[in-house]
Amino acid sequence: MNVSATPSTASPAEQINAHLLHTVGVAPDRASPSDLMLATAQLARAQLSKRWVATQETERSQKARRVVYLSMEFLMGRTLSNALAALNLTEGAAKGLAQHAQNLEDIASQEPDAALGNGGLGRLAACFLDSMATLGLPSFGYGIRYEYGMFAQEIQQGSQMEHPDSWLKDGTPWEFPRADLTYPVRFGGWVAHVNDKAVWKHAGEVAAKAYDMVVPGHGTDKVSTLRLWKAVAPEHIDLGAFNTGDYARAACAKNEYENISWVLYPNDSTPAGRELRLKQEYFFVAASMQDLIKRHLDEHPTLNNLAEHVAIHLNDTHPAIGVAELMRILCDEHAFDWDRAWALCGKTFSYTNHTLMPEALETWPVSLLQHVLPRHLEIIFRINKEFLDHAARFRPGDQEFLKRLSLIDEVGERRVRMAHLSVVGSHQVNGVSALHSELLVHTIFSDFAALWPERFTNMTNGVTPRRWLAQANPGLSGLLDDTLGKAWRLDLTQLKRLEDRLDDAAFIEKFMVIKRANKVRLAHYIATTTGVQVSPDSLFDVQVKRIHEYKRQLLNVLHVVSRYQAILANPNAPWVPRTVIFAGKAASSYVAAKSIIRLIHDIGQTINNDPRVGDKLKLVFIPNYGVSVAEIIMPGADLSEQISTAGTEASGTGNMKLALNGALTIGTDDGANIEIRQQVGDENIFIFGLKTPEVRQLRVEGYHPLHHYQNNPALKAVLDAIGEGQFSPDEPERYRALVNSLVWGGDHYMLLADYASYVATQGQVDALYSQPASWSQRAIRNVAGMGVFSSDRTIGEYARDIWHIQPDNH
Ligand code: 26Q
Repeated sequence: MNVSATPSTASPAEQINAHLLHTVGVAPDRASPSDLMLATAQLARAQLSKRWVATQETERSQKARRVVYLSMEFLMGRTLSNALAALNLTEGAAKGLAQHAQNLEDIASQEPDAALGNGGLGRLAACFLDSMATLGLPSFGYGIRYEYGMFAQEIQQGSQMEHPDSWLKDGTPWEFPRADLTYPVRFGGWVAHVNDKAVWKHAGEVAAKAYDMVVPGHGTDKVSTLRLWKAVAPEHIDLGAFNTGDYARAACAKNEYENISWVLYPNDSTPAGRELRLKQEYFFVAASMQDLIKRHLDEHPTLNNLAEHVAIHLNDTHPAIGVAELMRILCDEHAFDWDRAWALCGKTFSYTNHTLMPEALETWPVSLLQHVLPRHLEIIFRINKEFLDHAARFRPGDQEFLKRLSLIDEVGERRVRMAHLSVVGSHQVNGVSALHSELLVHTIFSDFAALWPERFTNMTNGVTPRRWLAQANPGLSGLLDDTLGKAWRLDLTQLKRLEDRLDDAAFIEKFMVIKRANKVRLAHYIATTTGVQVSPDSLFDVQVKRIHEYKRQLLNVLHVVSRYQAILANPNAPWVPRTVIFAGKAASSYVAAKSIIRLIHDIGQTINNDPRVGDKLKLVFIPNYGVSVAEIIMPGADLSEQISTAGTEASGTGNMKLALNGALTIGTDDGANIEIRQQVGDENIFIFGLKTPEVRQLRVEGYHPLHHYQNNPALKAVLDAIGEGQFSPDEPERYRALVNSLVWGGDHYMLLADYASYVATQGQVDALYSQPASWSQRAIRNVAGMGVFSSDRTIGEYARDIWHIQPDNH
């Protein structure tokens, strides 16, 4: 038995000093901020691993039914503050750090973000892990230990530049390498069929090595696991075994294998159909399946009862190859007959869809699958055959129906539709907001819904109140604690009780003071990162999310330019001062999105330096948006921009984080905005623009953006100014293509159709903001209505209705 170097009776301050000495290897009085971060992390790590071991022991001994959450992305952000809060060590650690003349916030900011995701889908997975641990659900997240996560964004002369994110360069205190947990993952080759048995003669093999990250629950001793896989060359590529002549070639071969887990694909909603991406998907799925099967067989004699003990969830189609992999394992390795294996599969898998946009639906060429995963392709063909036989009995003779349902798209290069594989292989399929789930069964999955109406369901997204309120907004959290007690952290519906305070002038005043302090902090951050001074007394108008045409950052820009022109035309009108804040990354190959970033900078340059404007209007772009930057922005926002074309944003989760921190939403009737409106009431949200059926109808009837351009002089003036180069005088044609794509190019996302309604609604925003107490009362009404958007509620629903797993302590 090891004797701990830091007995748990020692105070956090003593433990930090002990870790500085024993683990970090520095004299406590010479410790740098990053040494202190590491030592504080070690303090938390030591206590978490105790809880972790205990959690695993309980789950093993109870042979608990588990959920396995498969996701290509986990956008975790930083761990230290969250871990300390879960352990009730925040105060102790802060005191310990004070002895080194440091505060916890500065020390915590030394930790790099774990940015193993692109955006909404990856952050949702991180919020879900937090809720699963907090609800005490036996749960395991599986993903990839990317060496490089989401790229770091730098702005040079107004343009986005991407830098590799080497978050592991100094190591991370939060991972536990599991040297003993390594599985082979095979690729390529061909399939032999001997006596009715398939044997996959693979061509290559890579090892998947497990690295565990702790996921602490709050208000419980439960700790869950996020297990990430790293690709390692198999033993036979042993560099030492090569003589000098072959060494370089051997090193190259090693890279061939290890590149699988090197880098996150930095695409959001626009899949890149590359072989490496397919290998990544199969790599982590194959390793995770072997691991969960091994754990099952450690506890049970056979796989017959697998479905009773594991629920496997597919976070979008990225891990969908898992359906074929489980079939392969059962049939080829465990001698199941097809029907029995298929029945088991169907009871085990469930799938969440995160997008409706046809271009974002993942498909893989049959030829590529043949090359990389030949046995899986055979299995997919067999699944398809059996499925289409079944469907044909449902609508005899309807060949078109079968073509639409097929797992194979036969038009052009034959491709496997991963969403179809996911639907066919799962017992439940859900969308991520009420509208999105409704659209799923009426659009992309309507034929499946005709076959299996009971398979489709909704699970509206949520966010963890621990990170997005307790940690990000200590000011507001303190006020909530004083007003409601502390229970809201674990039961966010407590916020409803704020409605009793809507007419309490003293409470409103406190709320306003906190918002102002958060804005001062954000203004400092803006000054440091962009050099622009903004006034905390102006309305902070915030749009933060990936840059994408459907999210319509450009519509926001059109409003900014309209306002600028109106201010110049009428400088003495009683303008409500506004600071428009953008942040977000563009996929590196997405030309239009990058052009929007540059346009924001060009316009910002002009407006921010125009002495006629002053504080009436400022436009800033905060670089390198990510989880930690969001934690600074959310609490300081007054207005939340959620302005996607109706029917395009599956849910949104930033909309929830902003409202939870007391921002009012200006948004379209889209995604979860609709449910936010239901919770806060029509008077407390600004909804504008075409609704989903109107968008659809307009597309059918024929949409003519030119008509709006010609008939709305303000809109014409804005588009002309941008298109003629008023904001890019050194290169007047810079934005011609962008503007033409709206006026002449069809304006696919209907910005021009929604412009007038948007600008008018921004006028209502001004009017309300000029009555600060009224504004704040409505902001409080928003906070009060956010209870249902806790990811605890969402996970509770998944557990009850999809996974059939009991949370233990709720
Ligand atoms: C696929 C293949 C190859 C490369 C990249 C991809 C890929 C990667 C990420 C495709 C899509 C994504 C991400 C999608 C996403 O984040 N969707 C968002 O999910 C949120 C959580 O449900 C919703 O709130 C958002 O509305 C939705 O846009």
